[in-house]
Amino acid sequence: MKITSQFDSGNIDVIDQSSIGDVQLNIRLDHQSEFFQWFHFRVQSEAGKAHRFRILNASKSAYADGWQDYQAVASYDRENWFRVDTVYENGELIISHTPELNATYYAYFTPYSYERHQSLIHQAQLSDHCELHDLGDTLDGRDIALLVVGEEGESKRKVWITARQHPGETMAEWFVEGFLERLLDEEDGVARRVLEDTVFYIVPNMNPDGSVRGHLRTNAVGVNLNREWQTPSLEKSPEVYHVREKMLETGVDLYLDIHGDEALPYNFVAGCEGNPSYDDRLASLENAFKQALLTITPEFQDEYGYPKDEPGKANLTVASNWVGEQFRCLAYTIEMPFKDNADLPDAEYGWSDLRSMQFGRDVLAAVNHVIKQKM
Ligand code: GEM
Ligand code: ZN
Repeated sequence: MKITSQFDSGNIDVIDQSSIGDVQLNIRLDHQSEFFQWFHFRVQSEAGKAHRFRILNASKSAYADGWQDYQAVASYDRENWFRVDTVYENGELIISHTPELNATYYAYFTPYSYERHQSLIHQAQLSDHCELHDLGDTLDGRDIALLVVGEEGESKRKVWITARQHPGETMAEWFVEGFLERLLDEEDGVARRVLEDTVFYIVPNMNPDGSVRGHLRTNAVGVNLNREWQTPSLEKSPEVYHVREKMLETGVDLYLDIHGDEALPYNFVAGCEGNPSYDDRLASLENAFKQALLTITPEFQDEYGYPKDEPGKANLTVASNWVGEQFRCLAYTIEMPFKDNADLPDAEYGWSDLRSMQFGRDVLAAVNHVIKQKM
């Protein structure tokens, strides 16, 4: 048996692979960080034999309570990813699988490769409605890609979307793929209507370095980008620095920051109720967005989510809080589950790349609904 992870977003350390019934592994920490939880590795072995993989350091991961009821994903063809038997016991995450073929990939969630990211942005620019821009360099020397969709203009509403500040939350870029696919679909009435008076600024991957490195939560120097929005720097957080500068240039009327959550088996939003400038206008815009999304899809709910911030107590280093405060605009963090949507469970796939894409399409319809309101 051979276990490898030397590939795009690969992450595993082999401790002992002498027995296929008791393979001992550890997840590697994000570089220069204490965070870890994302894993992605390849097993070349014998089909038809029962394998048992024990991730020994699972209890020390960033969100260990997220392992409860979690099922790992696996794939033979790197396209179709399905859930495999997984239990969290005695502090270890144990994956039990009898592969049908000799070579299998296992991961925390369906990976979104840097190659797919490059194809996403380059195919998008083929559209007459889309321009591909480069905002600057990451610390490993990758581009910070921005897609501008729609004709820019002073009177236009400006909608900003960022995704994957936390690179292991790959559902965020699957969401953007679905959002963008609909937005560029010239047969889609919602897309055609919203583009009449709105321009979209979309960053499909805020953290390409962390993505390729197989990180859960940080960039190349171990920085959590979603705590950098008040005082970003070129030395520590150029990804945030460059995107924030562009936002200050364009202005923002609506902002969505797309994430994944390790523990809560739901899709939900986190708003700006703790911001100093939060008022009835913003509360009413938040409600209009949520009501629209509740009507559009049963995949969204507003009962379960993060505890609300106390008035004036928001952490303004967090993207959606800083943007909401800076531009006095509707600004949401959108969270999808690593596990499943408990309201609409799917035993074979759980929450998935395809459901993330569909949720992105549905959120575009909610944006169209609320962007017309007095922002
Ligand atoms: C969160 S997202 C920020 C939470 N925002 C509010 N308003 N509570 C984080 O960055 O810790 C979770 C995530 O990473 O997805
Ligand atoms: Zn996140």
